[in-house]
Amino acid sequence: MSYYWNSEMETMDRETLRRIQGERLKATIKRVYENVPYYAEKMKKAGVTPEDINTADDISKLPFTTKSDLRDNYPFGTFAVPLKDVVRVHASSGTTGKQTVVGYTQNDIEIWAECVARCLYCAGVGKDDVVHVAYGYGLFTGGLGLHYGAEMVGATVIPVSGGNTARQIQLLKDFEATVLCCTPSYALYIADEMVSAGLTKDDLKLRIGIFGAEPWSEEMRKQIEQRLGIKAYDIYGLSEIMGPGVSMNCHCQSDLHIISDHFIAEVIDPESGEVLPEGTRGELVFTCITKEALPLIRYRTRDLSILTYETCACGRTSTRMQKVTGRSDDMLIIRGVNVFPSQIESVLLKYSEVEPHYMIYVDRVGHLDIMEIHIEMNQSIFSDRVKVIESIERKLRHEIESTLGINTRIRLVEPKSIQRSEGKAKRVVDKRKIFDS
Ligand code: DLL
Repeated sequence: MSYYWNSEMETMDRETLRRIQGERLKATIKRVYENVPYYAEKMKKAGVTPEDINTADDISKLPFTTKSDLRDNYPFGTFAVPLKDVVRVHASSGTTGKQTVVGYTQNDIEIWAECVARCLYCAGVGKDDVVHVAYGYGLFTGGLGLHYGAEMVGATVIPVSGGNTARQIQLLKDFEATVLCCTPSYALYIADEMVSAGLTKDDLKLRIGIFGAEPWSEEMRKQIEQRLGIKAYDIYGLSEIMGPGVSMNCHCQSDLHIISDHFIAEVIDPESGEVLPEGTRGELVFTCITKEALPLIRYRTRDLSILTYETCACGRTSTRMQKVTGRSDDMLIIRGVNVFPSQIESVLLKYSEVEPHYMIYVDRVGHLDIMEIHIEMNQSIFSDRVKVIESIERKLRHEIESTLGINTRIRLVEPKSIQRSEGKAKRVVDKRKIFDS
């Protein structure tokens, strides 16, 4: 098996890569300027025209795009092609009730599959592998993203999707899966459940794990590797840019290789927006330079990382990013699902029985994330019977769960019992402590 999926692009000298990035950026900017009124307006306001963009370095002249820009143009207002040319739509959490919608042309889908194929190859997954995909299938990009990449490398794909862990373990064993794709916390949960089912790692044929969609530490990597008897690799991505496959660990298992002929990466100071030099920690910003349906320009991910440019020991010349260790906003990732406190707030505002004062407690119990939300009730129901309060809790739980897409515990608490803050409200107590710092 050859070591690179696309050796020309993966090992190209940086000067040529930078030139290709510049050419692709120039073409993309011309296209979005002509086809997306939102971008044309934004560029005019910033005083930039497509003629100003000739090389990759010119990227710094362009304005940033944020999640709220996508929300303001919901659902399809930032698409650069007519809907008839869009062959698939995915979505991820928005900051309020509305989802962030992303679209792909047929060509985008093929490039996405190639990016994931490159990532899988990078970790040593090939034609002889049986790939068990336990990321969710549906609007989430994890399941279908890994699926098509694994098919492209010629592996046998088992599209299990999430949930029903007992069945997952049974299928891992019976179908003799060699590669497991899921969130790292779910991999540890599978290891726990295997113990309960009386199975050991020797009962499975697993050899590789492709884990992402949430932050995880080196400590977790060691635990997963030891408990499942595999090599665990980090895969990163976000729906807005494509989905999984924006970057990936190689066998060196240190930094992640960004697919740099499709995405230009920058790191900025999250406060000032100033571009930071190589080796400095800041917020990742990505520009899509080959996407047709949704080529986001300088998209602020809110993920914190560090970029470096030296060639890796594996021979790849692409830009490298360190493992993502945090966010510059208040987004939480709970069992792989992105949750914004503002989504909860938007539900509370609809209910006269409660106040928009709440606290979110997150913990990891037995490798499963648990979220409990304490919400202040209004004086008007405080003295009501327990049954009335319980029924409001149920109504709220139902609506919050359907907004967030995950299970929660809801507790109504006494009026004025949640501490008010003088500055920025503290809404989240996250006890998971994924990273030591
Ligand atoms: O989580 C895409 C994905 C699926 C990546 C499967 C990897 C595997 P979204 O739902 O849009 O897309 O969430 C994107 O998840 O901005 C990060 O905050 C976080 N994230 C994704 N991968 C990693 C990772 C998918 N490897 C958001 N490490 C991103 C840390 C990650 N955080």
